[in-house]
Amino acid sequence: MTHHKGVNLRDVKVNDTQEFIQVRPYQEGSLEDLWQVRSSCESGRIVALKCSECGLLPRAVRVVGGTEVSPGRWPWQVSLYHGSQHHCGGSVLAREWIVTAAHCVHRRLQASAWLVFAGVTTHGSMKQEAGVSVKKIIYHPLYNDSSLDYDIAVMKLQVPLNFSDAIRAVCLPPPHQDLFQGTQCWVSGWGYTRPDQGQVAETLNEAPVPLIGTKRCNSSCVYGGELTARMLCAGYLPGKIDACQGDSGGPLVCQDRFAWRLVGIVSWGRGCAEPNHPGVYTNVAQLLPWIYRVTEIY
Ligand code: 4AZ
Repeated sequence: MTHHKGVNLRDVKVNDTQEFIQVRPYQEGSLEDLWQVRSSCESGRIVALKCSECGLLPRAVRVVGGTEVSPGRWPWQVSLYHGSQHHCGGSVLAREWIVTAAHCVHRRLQASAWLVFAGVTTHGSMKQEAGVSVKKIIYHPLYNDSSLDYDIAVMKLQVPLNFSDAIRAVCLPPPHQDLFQGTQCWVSGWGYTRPDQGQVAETLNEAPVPLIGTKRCNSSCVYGGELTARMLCAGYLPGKIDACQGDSGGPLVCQDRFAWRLVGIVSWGRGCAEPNHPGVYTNVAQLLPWIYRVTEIY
């Protein structure tokens, strides 16, 4: 993934012997013919490039109605412990940033009460690890605790995660992407695997869930206008496969030509896996300006 922007020469540190490459725009021919070494930069404008890696699966390898998975399958999935218990899911955005749902952290803003477990899929293995401490928690200022509008929060970690085959960042979606209903996406989490189970799953589960158009999901026989522009639906109108309690805050990811992207965050639903009540997710693409502003990633 590359990001580029224009920078003024006077805003960057350069030494006296610095040379520049000038790239001529709008010309036919190979890249070799387009650039020239220069001893000075007349325009005073420089292109800054940054590469970042996200949304890539390793080369190898309560969700109701899902399947158990092993480490590395969803390397951005984390378990957020509040006290000694799994409370919510989350996703790795960068080495020091986790994104989750605001309703997971609302009224639980004391950072020291939380631990983040990354790169592991069973609670048995988490209990043998120290976990990563949280430095600060920020939730969206427009979060509404009754409608669950703007259900998004980020956690900054005390120490950056070491990326590996089992721990990686997920990509964010592009700002203006048309998501088509029926697009196959995936939800993962340690939530209830039966709606009445009463305890979270020992092992991470995954399930495929297609996106459902908002018009349909907001129709009178489904959510009857309860969805805002910051929400999207995924799952099945006949029920049977869905996110559930304990999955909240975790990822809904969809794959495009380049990478896996965090399209949604598990937020709410009427019950779990019930007919006409699919899972409702925070619409991440609608909240990108806030994410970029608070995390300063990219
Ligand atoms: C919950 O209580 C919850 N079926 C999460 C997801 C869904 C319902 C409830 C979606 O955390």
